[in-house]
Amino acid sequence: MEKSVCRVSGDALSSLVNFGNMPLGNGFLLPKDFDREYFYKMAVGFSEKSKMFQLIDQPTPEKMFHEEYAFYSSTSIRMAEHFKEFANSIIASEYLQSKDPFVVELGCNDGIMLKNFADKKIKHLGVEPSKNVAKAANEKGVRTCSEFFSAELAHKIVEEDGKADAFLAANVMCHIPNIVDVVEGINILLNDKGIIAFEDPYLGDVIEKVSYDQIYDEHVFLFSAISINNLFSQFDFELIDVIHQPTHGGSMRYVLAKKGVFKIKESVIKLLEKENLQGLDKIETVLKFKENVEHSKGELVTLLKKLKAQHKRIAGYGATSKSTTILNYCDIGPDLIEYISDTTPIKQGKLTPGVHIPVVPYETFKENPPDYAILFAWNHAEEIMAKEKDFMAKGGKWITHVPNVRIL
Ligand code: DWN
Repeated sequence: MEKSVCRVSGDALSSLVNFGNMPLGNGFLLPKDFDREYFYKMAVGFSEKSKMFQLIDQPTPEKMFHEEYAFYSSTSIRMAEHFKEFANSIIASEYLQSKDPFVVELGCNDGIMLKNFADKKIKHLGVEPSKNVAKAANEKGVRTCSEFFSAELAHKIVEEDGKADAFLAANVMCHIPNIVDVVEGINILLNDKGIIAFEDPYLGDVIEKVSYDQIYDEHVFLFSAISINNLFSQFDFELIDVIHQPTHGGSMRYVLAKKGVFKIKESVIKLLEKENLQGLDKIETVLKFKENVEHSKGELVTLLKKLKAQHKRIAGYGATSKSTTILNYCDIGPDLIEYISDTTPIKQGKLTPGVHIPVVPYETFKENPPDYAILFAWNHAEEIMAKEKDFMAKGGKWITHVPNVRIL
């Protein structure tokens, strides 16, 4: 068994769920780069001290987030609406009362959320290490610097812009291995009444829905309210509110402030009770999850092989980072899946990481639809179903693996 160390508490970490050799979740590539393709052993551990569910090994941030980063947040209309709601809820909240507030967002991607602050002329700064998406944000009028956030950068921001009133992040905190340094940076950046509001895929949902595809290189952690309270209490912060979100297959928005500054909402007490009942603080829960993941794999492979034996054509819908975990863990390649359609130009014409299934433009799906489409972007199911009525009307069927493998 591999041994590693918890990134929050420093105690020993054993690998509990093993996914085998895994390429980068967003490592879409051309045949000329096959011999240079990067793989690592993907496995999950759980610290009984920090209660943090985390990857044992993670590729370096520079390998994952660079000038060719393949994910642009604004590919989903629903997500744009979601981030507008997130921004407006902060602007209207009891927490952002300063006359001239200053808001910093970590990992602002192409500016999908900060744009809402920029449009209202609210002082803001996006910190986004991937240069291509940071450029897209700047072009939208979102003030963005392309750097990794750290205590050092926090000092620099305070020197240039003063202390911040709010620190925001969405689908970012769970990507950061040196999370303790980042919380230290937040502690430097915020004023005494400053708040932290961030959201990430929620461990409770992943366990319940067996959505193991939320585990990939970029997601070094899957958080719970229990683990977040433990982590931030090191810097005297506490959870003051939690709001469950339907995004990304079930996410949690965590709101924190310095201890005693704001009242702790009932939502926090209720969620902590629920998590205790669900066992999100127990290693046994992770071991049960492992069994469920193995079962899900068996079901999916059996279904695809059965359909293939019936000469059905199967394609994928959405070349998500999540699909990299499913395809490589289940060893599903071009022999089973003809192509994966995706609306993101940078992914099109390339092959999926590891198993090398062609990624094609969305138009291919429209013009040459399969009999069955695996919903790799299952977290956007509502948006996709609404626009793919034609596919279904012509007899096309969807396959999903959450919460269990089935044809929809
Ligand atoms: O945390 C992360 C989340 C927010 O986004 C990142 N680490 C990486 C990324 O993960 P993902 O790739 O699993 O995210 P999505 O949002 O599930 O990706 C959707 C993909 O599907 C995109 O490549 C766009 C594509 N898509 C499509 O082809 N047609 C999406 C929709 C809604 C569509 O209709």
